[in-house]
Formats: sequence, structure tokens, C-alpha cells
Amino acid sequence: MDRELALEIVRVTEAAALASAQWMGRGKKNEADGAATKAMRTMFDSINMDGIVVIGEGELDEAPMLYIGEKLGTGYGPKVDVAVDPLEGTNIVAKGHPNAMAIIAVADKGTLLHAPDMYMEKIAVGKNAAGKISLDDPIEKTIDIVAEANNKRVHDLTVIIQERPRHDELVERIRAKGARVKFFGDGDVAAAIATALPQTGVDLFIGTGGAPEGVISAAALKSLGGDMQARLVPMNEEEETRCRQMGLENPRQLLRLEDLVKGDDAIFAATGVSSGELLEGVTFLGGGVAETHSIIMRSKTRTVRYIKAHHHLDHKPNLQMDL
Ligand code: VTB
Ligand code: MG
Ligand code: MG
Repeated sequence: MDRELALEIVRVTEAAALASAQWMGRGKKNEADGAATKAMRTMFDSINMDGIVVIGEGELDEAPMLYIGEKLGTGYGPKVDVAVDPLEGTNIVAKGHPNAMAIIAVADKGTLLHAPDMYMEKIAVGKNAAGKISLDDPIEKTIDIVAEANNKRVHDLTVIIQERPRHDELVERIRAKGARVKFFGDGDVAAAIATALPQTGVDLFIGTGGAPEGVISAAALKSLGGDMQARLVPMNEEEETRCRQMGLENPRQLLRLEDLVKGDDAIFAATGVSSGELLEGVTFLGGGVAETHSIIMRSKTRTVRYIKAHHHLDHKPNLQMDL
């Protein structure tokens, strides 16, 4: 992949964030999601790459844009797999809550796991604990390993987990072990990434969330030197069949970071829609100007860039709101 691609990709997440932020607080999650998807789709057309969506907004028959299998880019340039979540946190935006982002991961063709839209168990840590964790370990053992790796007392360890009844037992065990639990409502990509950024104070991410978000998080963790493991959780026969159709012979196999994102050339870009763990959201500054905050990283060089941009919305006809 060309290194310029990373900076091109951030223009796409910026556009999606700007479009969906205009729907913040209006109680309309589908409109917020639709605006992000449309803006992302439009911007992709101008990028020199020969891309194919491997994680997207669904299949052709259910999603008009950014569906799995859709070709993206001009067709010239690097052959890449593209994973998108145009708006990670549609409910968040509808309600004006924190932590929504527009996200893309791009990697060499054939290197991103093709994950169906279903649940996935996940665990993520930063670089100190990389290579030391296993999803198969009991949570108590994992906490000891991460505490030692991060040179903290168990008492000071922060485990980030999505607030859902399915995690009740896990939460009880984490607290009984003596660690601290930080809940989030939606948006587990930001939560997984937080473990690899020491300034967040988050040490361990664990729990069951979306499989697409899992693969996207893995691209970021690879760039940050962190680690992640996962396991798909098929809920019925249909989901099992879908896993097999996507090339996973054993749908319940343990997926290591290398199984989620192969090789060492993945790009991750995200722009904040509402402020959260990782990024500030879109701010409308007045005078038709909006500020965005993005993060872009590439696993090959491990460079992490934060980009703050001012956009003059009246000069961007694509981003006018269709209210
Ligand atoms: C997660 C999270 C998403 O869905 O994947 C989660 O990253 C899955 O769990 O932001 P639920 O079905 O319980 O929500 C979201 O919260 C929403 O897409
Ligand atoms: Mg989404
Ligand atoms: Mg999502």
C-alpha cells in the first residue's frame, strides 16, 4: 500500500463524521447512520485504490451502499480489503451521548478476516501485555497477568466492559478479584483501542460485542503494538453456516490477532463524532466552520497521527444536510 493512502482515508472518515454529527441529538439513529454511509461512499470514489468491502453495512440485498463485496476506489492503485463502520454508535449520536466515531480499516487484499455481522467474544490489551493473554484463560488469571505486565496493583487495574446483562457474571468476577470496572454504553472499538493508549488508564478490554467491530479494532491494535484475541459466537445454525461460507471451517476457533488481521500492513482511521475515550467529536464553531479530530495509524510503521481539521461546510456541497 502507498503511505499516501492513510491520509486519503482520513478524508473519508472526516466526511462521514461531519455528515452524521449534523444528526446528533435528533433521536434519529437511522438517519445519522445513513448520512455517514452516504458521505463515506461518495468520498471513496476519489481515492486511487482497488478496494473491496469485506466488512460493511450488510449484503447487497439489504444495503444499498458499502455492502460486503462492493468495489471501492478508482480501480487504480493498491488492491485492498476495506472494513467500514461509517457510524460506530448510531444510538449514541441519536441521543447525544459520548464515544461515536466514523471508522475505516484498510489492509492488503486477503488479509482481513471476513466476519459476518454476529457476536464475537473479545479481549484486548496494550503492548506490555501483548503475547501474554489468552481468551481461554479464566478472567482472574488474565487480570493477574495484565497487572504484572502493566506494573500495577490489581486494585488499580481498570477493565473496560460494555454495560449489558450478558456481562453480569464477568463483572462480578472482575470485582471479586479486586479490579475496577469501567462501563461503556456502545462503541467497543474505542474501548478496545483505549487499552493500548496508556493515557486512558484502561488496562483490559473484555466482553462480547459485534464481530465487524472486532476485526476493525484488531487493525488498530496491530498498529499500536497491542494484542487482541477473539472467538465468534454463533447463536443458531444459520450463523454457523454463514461462518463456514466465509471460510471459517470451525466457527468457534480461537482467533488470534494474526487471524483477525494478517501481515503487517493495515491502516486504521477514525474521526470522532461525539467526544469519547479516544477522540473529540465534531464541534460546530459557527460561521459555517466545523472542527474534526481524527486518528490515523499504520501497522507497518506504527506511526500514530492525530489530525485536527477545520472544514468550511459551505465549500463542501456533499455535506449539506438533507433535512
Ligand atoms: C458493540 C458495539 C456497538 O453494538 O459491537 C455492540 O461496538 C454489540 O452489542 O457500538 P449489543 O447488540 O448489545 O449492542 C454496539 O453497541 C452498537 O452497534
Ligand atoms: Mg455502524
Ligand atoms: Mg458498529
